[in-house]
Amino acid sequence: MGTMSASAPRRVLLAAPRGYCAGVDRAVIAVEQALKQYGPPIYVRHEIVHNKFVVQTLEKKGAIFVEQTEEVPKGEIVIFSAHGVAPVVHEEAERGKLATIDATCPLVTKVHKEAIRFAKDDYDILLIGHEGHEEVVGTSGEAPDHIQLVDGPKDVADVEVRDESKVVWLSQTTLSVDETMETVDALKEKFPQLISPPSDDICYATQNRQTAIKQVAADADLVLVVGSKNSSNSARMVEVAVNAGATAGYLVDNAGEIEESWLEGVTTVGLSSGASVPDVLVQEVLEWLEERGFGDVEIVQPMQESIQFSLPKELRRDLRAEAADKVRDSA
Ligand code: 0JX
Ligand code: SF4
Repeated sequence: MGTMSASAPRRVLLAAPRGYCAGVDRAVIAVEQALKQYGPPIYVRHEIVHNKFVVQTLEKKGAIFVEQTEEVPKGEIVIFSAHGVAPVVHEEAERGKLATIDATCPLVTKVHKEAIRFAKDDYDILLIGHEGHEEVVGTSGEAPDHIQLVDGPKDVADVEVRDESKVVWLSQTTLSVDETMETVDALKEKFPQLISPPSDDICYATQNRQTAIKQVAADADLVLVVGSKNSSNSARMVEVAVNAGATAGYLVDNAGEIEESWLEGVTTVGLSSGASVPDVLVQEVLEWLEERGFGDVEIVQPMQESIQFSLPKELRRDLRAEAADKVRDSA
């Protein structure tokens, strides 16, 4: 046995697609572009994306991250994060005479629009998502009187609606596809007339990253997903991997967080990263693994991705002048 395990081939199955999605790429470039066009400071409401490294890198370039709109000084520029904001946040920015750049992912905006439309038709909207997550706070804020949150199958028993013939479910964009289907099945059992969103709310990037890591996980003893702890889509990838047969799975911000003991008895490591993660962090994990005998890297790529979004429209305007005008008008 000793000689066998010593000579057992060690390999890495590297999942693709992984890392940056189109919405993250757009949001991060928006902050960089604003810093270049207007100069620091540029305020960002909430982490632009849920990744420590991205936030720290932008801070060094002059971005200032705040949680409340009121923390931004009058007349300054504020960027809204990829996760989206409730309409009240736009009102807060207006009151504070701020110039805004909205980096909400277009696929999150799509869900906001669905919520507005169904609320207008007086539906009860069951929003599947994680309590307190920035995105569901934003989406719920579009129609607080019509939306109730369903945080997984465990919540279904308590759901009550006004009219069972007018109920629709919507969801956060970054959930586990499988768990969401469980929740939907349970909701349908309770409300047979429940209707589904006009198109998938769980976005293409979330779905593709889960499909790829599932394929990897089936053959992996250990799955590592690079991502920050507060990143919903990254955390779901670990869950999906473990459910798909990986013996163990961990979410790490970077190579420094990997523990040597996780490699004991492991011959195949599966590796991927969340939608908010720069690939340099994955490359560092690959180097860390190579130093420990895992230099053989095989790419597992069930599909290609090519989607791209254009930058927020506000970046094509003169925001400093606009903000100055607002402050002057209010004086
Ligand atoms: O926590 P999330 O997965 O929603 O956000 P993160 O990690 O910033 O991912 C990119 C932004 C996703 C918005 O849908
Ligand atoms: Fe947009 Fe999906 Fe990326 Fe979120 S994970 S920013 S919804 S593409």
